[in-house]
Amino acid sequence: KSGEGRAKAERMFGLMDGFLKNDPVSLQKDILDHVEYTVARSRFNFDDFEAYQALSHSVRDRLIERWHDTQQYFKRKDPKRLYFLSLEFLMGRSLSNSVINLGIRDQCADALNQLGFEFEVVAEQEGDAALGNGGLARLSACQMDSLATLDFPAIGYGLRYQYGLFRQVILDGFQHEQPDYWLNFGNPWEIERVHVSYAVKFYGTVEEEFLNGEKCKVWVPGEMVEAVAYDNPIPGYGTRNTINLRLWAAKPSGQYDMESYNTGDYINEVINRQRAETISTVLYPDDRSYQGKELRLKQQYFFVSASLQDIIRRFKEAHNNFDDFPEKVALQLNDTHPSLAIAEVMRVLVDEERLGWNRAWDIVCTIFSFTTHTVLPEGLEKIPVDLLGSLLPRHLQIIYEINSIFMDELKKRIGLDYNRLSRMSIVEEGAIKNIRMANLSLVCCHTVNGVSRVHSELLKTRVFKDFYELWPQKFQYKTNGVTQRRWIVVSNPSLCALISKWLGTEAWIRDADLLTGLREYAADAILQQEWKMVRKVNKMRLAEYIEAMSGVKVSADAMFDVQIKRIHEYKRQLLNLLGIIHRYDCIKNMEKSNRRKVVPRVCIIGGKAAPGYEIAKKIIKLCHAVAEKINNDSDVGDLLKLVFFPDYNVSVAELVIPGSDLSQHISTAGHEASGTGSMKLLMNGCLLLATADGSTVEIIEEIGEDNMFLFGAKLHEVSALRDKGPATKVPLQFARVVRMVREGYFGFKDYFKSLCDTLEGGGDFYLLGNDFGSYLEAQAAADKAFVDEEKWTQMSILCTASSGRFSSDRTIEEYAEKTWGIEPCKCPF
Ligand code: GPV
Repeated sequence: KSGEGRAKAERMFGLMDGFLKNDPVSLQKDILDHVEYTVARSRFNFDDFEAYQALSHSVRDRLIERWHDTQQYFKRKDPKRLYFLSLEFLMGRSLSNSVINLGIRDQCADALNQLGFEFEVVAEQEGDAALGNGGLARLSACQMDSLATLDFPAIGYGLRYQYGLFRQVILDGFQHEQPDYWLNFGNPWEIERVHVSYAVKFYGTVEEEFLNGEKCKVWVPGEMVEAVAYDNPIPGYGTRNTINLRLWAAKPSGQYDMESYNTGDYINEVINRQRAETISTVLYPDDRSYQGKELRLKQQYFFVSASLQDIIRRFKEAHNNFDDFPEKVALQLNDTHPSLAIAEVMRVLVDEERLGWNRAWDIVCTIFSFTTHTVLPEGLEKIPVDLLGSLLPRHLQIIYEINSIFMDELKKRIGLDYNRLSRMSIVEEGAIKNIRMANLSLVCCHTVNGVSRVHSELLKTRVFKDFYELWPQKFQYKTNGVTQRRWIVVSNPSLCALISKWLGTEAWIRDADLLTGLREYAADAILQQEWKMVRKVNKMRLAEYIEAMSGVKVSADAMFDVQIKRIHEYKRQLLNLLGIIHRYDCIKNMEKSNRRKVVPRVCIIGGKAAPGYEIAKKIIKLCHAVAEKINNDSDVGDLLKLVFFPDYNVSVAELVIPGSDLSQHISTAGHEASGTGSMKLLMNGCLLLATADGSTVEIIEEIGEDNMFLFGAKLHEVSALRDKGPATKVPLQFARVVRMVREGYFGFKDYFKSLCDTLEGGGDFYLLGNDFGSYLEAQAAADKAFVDEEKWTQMSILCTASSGRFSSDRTIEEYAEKTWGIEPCKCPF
């Protein structure tokens, strides 16, 4: 036996020896093999896209090796694992990120070069994986990168939508949505696991049965759908660890219902089954929760059920007692979208594993944590009881049972305060009864995290006040972060090189706190010179793109002022537009001789509006109407340009962010839970013009108020300002620019009427009028600062130097220690 073992080990060793090599010659051979055998093109004749396919498959092979080693190692060590459940992951492109994390970027570029291809051009052939809406989804992607890099034993679970976030097409200045059938061109970054699949049940009834003399509930489903796993390897940087993002696709169930096949209507039966696939067909395009849609609920349960079957199977391979479950499993709910997992674990433990309610409940209460990403009470998910009861009858019973036990305990704690009891109840009574998913999560999770300090304060004092008073120890916060790998190393290679040169090390790529080392050189003339050069080249690249995309010629000497994020009233793109109209108006009314003093600006706005969000769509149209006027006014020339970036996505962000001078994060105080775009821009040396909202408050602590342009009502002033009603502090200029829109200066008078109505006549919920004056002052301060190039560059360097705290590595370390209780598990080799 031992001889056999040795032989096996030797074979293994031989295999290890045979690991794919990363020198340019070996890579080139692999690329050509993939051209021939995977892409099925001649190695003498292939184009950029085929080169992309072949290179991607070569990189994929290398990812798979590391992925296998990591999974094997985790299996052997059996550490406590984090399971990250999220309905959205906004991964963007994978090629550049993968080769950088694998440390083979230059070798790949060399290999391609000799074949007559350029790496950048080849990398641009890739489409975005846009399986998410906005900040929440991109945060998941950044956190996966950090989990891998920091060697945490984690698995991400989500849905493999066939259609990602819609493509935004602009026709006549109006947004139109087109489906994003992103899998059309193949996806080398996923591995289909035909053998990893689970049946997911829906509908049906709950029956009572006696098993071994005990009464128990049995769910008899009315529909079965198969969940098939697609694995997406996520490589860490500077480590062999490569973790898994497992996305589920819906397929017709293999379990055939003999009876219906005997009806003789074979064709219709097949067509009906095929409909099962619709569950994972399309991502819901609203970046707040979407309420009362059956398909959405199906998506939620589908991915939750498949993931938990997978997690429990893995646990049972190594353990036979569920008392060990909390030592091996941490389940993180990304917002309440996956919170049905709570009821599902109860169902499995009670009905299938037969642990008894109390034992199951103790386990559930120690494994779940959740993070909420909103401040708005109306953003909290509710599921109509009727809908839940028909789709998941047993889960509804379980949720009622959890609630009834909770309500009994609560009465003992707080007495018969019926108002408070009804606010805290998981079941919302009313004409339509609803299940409040946040309340369910608060009752069952050991921890609830906010995404910035202010956000957490708002949760404690407003949104979840009742729960905070009951369980203060459950409340934590983890200020969001972004990964410097993608947002500096991948997207801004020249800045990356410059930083490493001045710090004398690349260690900041794994330890962003080291960026503070740049502070001591911020006033150094040579660094400033080099810094300006890098930024200028990035701006020129962006200017080229702008011209190609919109036909608008812009000068790289102008200040590039950007606002890139989903379009929302609370994010106040409208405030930005009114500011631009004001600037235009000023230039027009200025003495010609004074125009020399105007700081030229290129204003860039990018973002998608949810398809059903009328006001947001009007804001997009207004942006185009204003741009049309300004950009064609020869009177204004280079002094002011406005461009709307269509179809804003991760790849566009990678281009825009390195080339921005100033960025706007101007939500009404108390509305942005965190904000993460600001962090990416900060890292790239872009100055911020912002309100004291979300994570900006913490950014100010790092960079200081002097190194940014702060304005607007403070959080504690907002509700009083609202109560006071309109026109308390509204400046004349505000009334003037709104009137210009209202009276048709930019055309489309009737269409913009309702937009103007949100600002005047008792409206203006988001306080644009109130903040307009200080907004213009902040803009003027930015103009003034921009003229002093030395000062501006110094501030820019200080922004990057102060951005270390906003690395998602820091966020993840905090979660690991304070919320999940997991430790690194570093794969050797
Ligand atoms: I709730 N967020 C999002 O992108 N989609 C949502 O459905 C919800 C929240 C965002 C918040 O708006 C940002 O403030 C935050 O930075 C981001 O989630 C990540 O936490």
